Amino acid sequence: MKSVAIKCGFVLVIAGIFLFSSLGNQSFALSFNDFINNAPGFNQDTNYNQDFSWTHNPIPISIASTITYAEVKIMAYDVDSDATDTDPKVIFSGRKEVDNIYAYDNGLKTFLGPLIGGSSVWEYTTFTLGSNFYDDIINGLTLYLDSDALGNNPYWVCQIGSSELKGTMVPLPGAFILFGTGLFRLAIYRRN
Ligand SMILES: [Ca+2]
Ligand SMILES: [Ca+2]
Ligand SMILES: [Ca+2]
Ligand SMILES: [Ca+2]
Repeated sequence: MKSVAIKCGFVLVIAGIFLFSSLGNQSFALSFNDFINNAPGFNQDTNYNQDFSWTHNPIPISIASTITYAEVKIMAYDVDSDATDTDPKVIFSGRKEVDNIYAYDNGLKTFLGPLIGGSSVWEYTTFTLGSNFYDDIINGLTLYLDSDALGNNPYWVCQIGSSELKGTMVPLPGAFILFGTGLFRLAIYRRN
């Protein structure tokens, strides 16, 4: 029994060392992706007073993994951030349209930045998400559109077409847990 237990400890140590030694490269990196294109509010003109939020599916992360990078790529229509329109309805108060995106960090609505795009076209804006959002991503990240953030132009509208949450994860904590467990068992059984 004792020798079997020691062998189990050795196997765990070896497995831990194997994972530990693999941390220097990205060979264990896994990608995740959650694509939404039909949330309530999507694909319809959104005026300044029609701000709305949408929530991504929780990203299933095993105990042996941690997120190392995340971004959200939003496709939006008629953002007018360049305000090249000559329509007097569009050139309003001498300013450009501003449509801001937020993400919720443990319930706190946090500014990510403005959408970028021209008039009457679909364009993508990508926001890199800080590590403060990784726990929210695991539980289901909620995003928020403040359409026409300056809020005084009845003609400024935009549409959200899709929201793609993606990134990478590696088995960092799992390697340490496995490694530590193996050493702990070895120490116990050698004492006995
Ligand atoms: Ca608004
Ligand atoms: Ca617009
Ligand atoms: Ca957070
Ligand atoms: Ca426009």
